[in-house]
Amino acid sequence: MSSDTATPLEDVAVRLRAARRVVALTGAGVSAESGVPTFRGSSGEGLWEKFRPEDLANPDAFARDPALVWRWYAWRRELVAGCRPNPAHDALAALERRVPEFLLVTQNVDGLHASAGSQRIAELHGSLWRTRCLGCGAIAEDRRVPLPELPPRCGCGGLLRPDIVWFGESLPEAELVRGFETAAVAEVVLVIGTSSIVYPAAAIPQHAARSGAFVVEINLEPTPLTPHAGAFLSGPAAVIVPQLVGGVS
Ligand code: BJW
Ligand code: ZN
Repeated sequence: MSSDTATPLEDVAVRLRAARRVVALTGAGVSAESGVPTFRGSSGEGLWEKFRPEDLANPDAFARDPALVWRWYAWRRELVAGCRPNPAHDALAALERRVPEFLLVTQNVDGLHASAGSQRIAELHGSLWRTRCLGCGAIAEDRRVPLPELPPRCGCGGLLRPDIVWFGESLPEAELVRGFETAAVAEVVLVIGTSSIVYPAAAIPQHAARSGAFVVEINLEPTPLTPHAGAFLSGPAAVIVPQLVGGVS
């Protein structure tokens, strides 16, 4: 399959064209070129005011100061509402249409994969566009930007929280199991724009590699996954993913 002159990208494109079972695991880097800030990075791009995501994305922070945590989410909702899918999102939606068994597993809460037309999506960390009531438990889609009050309240009077998985909280069981099981039987697993440090999502490609999947990492820089990956493609997702999916002749 490989030749001495083929680039790693061409090799991977050939494998991808032949594959019938493909999983893509995405992280914040896939949305970076849409203008959505990533969480971690050397130049402080994950910071909002003086807070790190870890300071705000946990149940204790919300219990202490729900209005502060909601101000962060209100800022992000406003920002993401102005963002559009980029060529990486589009290429993954096109890949889904072509591959018989495809699953997009995402850690992103921005909803841009669905906006690009992806349908088979497992959202591991929830959605910016859903709320959950701490009073009656109702989960509802909520796309209001701006929100009328911070913190927002449910019709029952209860406090609403973002329907997002914070540190120390469990991921949705069905989505997580689907992610692990589908990746383990995939021929190719694409891991795009994630720092691969947040668990249990980071364990999905490691488990898949041990089960025989060919793991392809696409990132601007190496991560803890890189030594376990079959190929590492360095560069922006919005450039590399369309090249890969379009195939390289
Ligand atoms: C580009 C690019 C371009 C940029 N093109 N690439 C096992 C071991 C160790 C710890 C744990 C463990 N199990 C559980 C834990 C604890 C914890 C954890 O993992 N901590 C680690 C940080 C150490 N995990 C949890 O608490 C999880 N819950 C859980 O496991 O429950 C059971 C349990 C509880 C307690 C103890 C044990 C078990 C829940 C995790 C929830 C994560 N939630 C967040 C925040 C949501 C808030 C919100 O969005 O509002 O989800 S954290 C944040 O990180 C967000 C992301 O989805 C997630 C992953 O980040 P991602 O997507 O990788 O982004 P970045 O910014 O980190 O990286 C971007 C990458 O893109 C970089 O590599 C760039 O180079 C690259 N890039 N531009 C290509 N253009
Ligand atoms: Zn309620």
